[in-house]
Amino acid sequence: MKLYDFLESGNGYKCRLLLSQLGRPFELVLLDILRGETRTPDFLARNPNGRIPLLELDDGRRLVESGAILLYLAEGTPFLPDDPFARAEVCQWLFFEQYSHEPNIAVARFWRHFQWAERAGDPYWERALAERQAQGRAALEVMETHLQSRDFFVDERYTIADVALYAYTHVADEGGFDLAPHRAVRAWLDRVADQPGHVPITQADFDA
Ligand SMILES: N[C@@H](CCC(=O)N[C@@H](CS)C(=O)NCC(=O)O)C(=O)O
Repeated sequence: MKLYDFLESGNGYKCRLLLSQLGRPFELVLLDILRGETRTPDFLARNPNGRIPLLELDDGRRLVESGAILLYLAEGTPFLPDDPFARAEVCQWLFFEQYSHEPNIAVARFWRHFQWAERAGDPYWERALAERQAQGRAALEVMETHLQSRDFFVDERYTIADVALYAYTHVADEGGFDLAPHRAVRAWLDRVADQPGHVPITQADFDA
C-alpha cells in the first residue's frame, strides 16, 4: 500500500497512526502541499480533488478522504465496533470532525502555522481567523462535555473516532487554541497517546 501524504497534515496523520497501530506495512509518499505538489497533473489524475491523504492499494484502487480511509482500514478490527449502533456513533464523530472540528481547528492551525507571515496584519484575515477559532472552541466544548463522563468517544474503548479527533486536537495550540480549560480533553489526549503502536505526527519512517 502507498499513502500519499504531507507530514504536518492531521488528516494524513490519522491514516499513518491507524496503519501503525494495525501493524500494516505501507510506503509513505510525501508531497509538499505548500509547493502545490497535490495540484500537479500527475497527482490530479490520482485525486481530482487535489488533496492528500490518498491511499493506493496494491491492486491499484485508490481511496481519498481521511474518514473513508479510516473506515476501510478499521473494518474487522477492534478499532471499529461490529454493533450497528456503535458503528453509527463512530460515524457520528467522524462527521462531526469533518464538519465542526477540522474546518475550524485545522484551518486556524494552517493559517497561523504555515501562512502567518503572508496573512498577519490583514484585517479581513484576522476576522476570518477569529471566527474559525470561535467555532473551533465550540467544537472543543462539545468534546469536553462528552468526555467528562467517558474515557473514549464510543463504546468505552479506543476506536477510529478517537484517532480522527486526536489528529488536530493534539496540535490545536498551533491554531491558537488553549486546551488548559478542557481538562477532560487533555486527559483523553494522554490516554490516546498511551495506546499501543502510537506514533507522533512527525514520524516519517514506517515499515514498507
Ligand atoms: N476532507 C479531507 C481533507 C483533505 C485536505 O484538506 N487535505 C489537505 C491537507 S490536510 C491538502 O491536501 N491540501 C492541499 C491542497 O488543497 O492543495 C480529508 O479528511 O482527507
